[in-house]
Amino acid sequence: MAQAREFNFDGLVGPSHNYAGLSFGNVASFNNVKSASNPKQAALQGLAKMRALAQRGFAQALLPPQDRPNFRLLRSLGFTGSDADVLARAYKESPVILACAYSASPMWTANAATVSPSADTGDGRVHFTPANLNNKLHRAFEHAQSARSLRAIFSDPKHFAVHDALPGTPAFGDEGAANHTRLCAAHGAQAVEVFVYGRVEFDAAAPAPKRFPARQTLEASQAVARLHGLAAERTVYVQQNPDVIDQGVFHNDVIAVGNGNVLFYHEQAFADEAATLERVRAAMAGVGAELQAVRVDTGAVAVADAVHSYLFNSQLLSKADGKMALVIPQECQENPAVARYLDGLVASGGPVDELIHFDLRQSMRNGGGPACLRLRVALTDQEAAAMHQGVVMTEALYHTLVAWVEKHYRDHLEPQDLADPALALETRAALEELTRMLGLPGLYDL
Ligand code: SUG
Repeated sequence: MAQAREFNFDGLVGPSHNYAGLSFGNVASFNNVKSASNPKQAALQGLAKMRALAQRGFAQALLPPQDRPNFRLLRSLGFTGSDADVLARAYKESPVILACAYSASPMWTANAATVSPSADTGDGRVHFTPANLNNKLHRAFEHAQSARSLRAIFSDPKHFAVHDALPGTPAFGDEGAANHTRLCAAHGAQAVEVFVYGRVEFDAAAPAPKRFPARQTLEASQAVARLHGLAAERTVYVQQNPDVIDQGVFHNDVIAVGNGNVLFYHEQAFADEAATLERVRAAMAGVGAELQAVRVDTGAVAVADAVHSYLFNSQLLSKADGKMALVIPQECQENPAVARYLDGLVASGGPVDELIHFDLRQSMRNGGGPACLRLRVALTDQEAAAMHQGVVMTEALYHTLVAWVEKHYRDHLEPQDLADPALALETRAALEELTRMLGLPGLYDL
């Protein structure tokens, strides 16, 4: 078995971070619509998390922000003239479309792609499929830059394959790694890849939520598994419980997280809990791994508390001593039921013996916790050496990026500021400088 380390690629928050209430079914996004944001603080909070985890010895890297606003989108929808004209017309005629073009959402890189490490794939390369995110206009155009960024970082075809996103149609709704996890004995070992879907396009009888949309389809998950060359016996498809989608669990990573052989999940997460565990256990036996299920009962933590605290949107990280740390947002400690549960979890003698908490309030207000902010990529040493090194988090890069944020980012943004042509110019200048700092000159199609 090859040794591998799991890199977490956190999304670097962009200069126009804002709250536009664009995500129907995401409770936080809806509740904070049109409140003022603080892009500078948002970026610094994200960087502080990356730095702290890198300092602890976890492999940490970043994915750059996307260019905003997306003038190509605005022009394709009939807003014409100079850039300033386009912004003014869009703001006047359809501020919501302008907000979509300015969406903050690429920062949640758990939705950037689905990743299968080389141990799992048919051709022994690391495979990436950028998520089409086609359920929401403001996210449906992210995949073009996601593919471009991933191809710039993972450019060596000997080790990496970056596919195009699936067709952008409801049958193939794909939200990436937020609905996917690997369960295995060690990061470098063959794993069982678990895909969680919310609905089935071609089976009208399959259960589906009634209130909020199911963003991921079974058909999309199966297509990603095919593209990555995953073995059928090591791939498990699980239906998410439609009732929890209707309670605000818009991605599976809001109610479950896996790492190594541990699955940390809420009892209501899956449509059929017993069958899910049985299938996962059987598949894991085939790769010589034993499932350790950490189940959270409704009596201990209600679904509403899980959604508000983002208990499950945590990062479960393997430590050198074999134990795991749970990286949580500070909202978990402010929720009495969740805080009580976590005290018990750490004291239980189970796999998790440490809590690491962060203030990620700026991200949380849009429904993005620690796990949303990162894309996991398990890499062998050889693969890690073959990727672009400029995005790996170091003390030096941290300080460079903090100075860059301090120089370019505003600390207050209101919805009407999106119409300000100066914001677009500031963003452009910031991103041009960033490409030089990261050593990725062709990163954007500017
Ligand atoms: O897709 N929020 C994102 C949050 C994504 C969280 N990611 C994971 N769970 N992995 C979403 O709903 C809100 C943008 C706004 O309203 O301005 C937003 O897109």
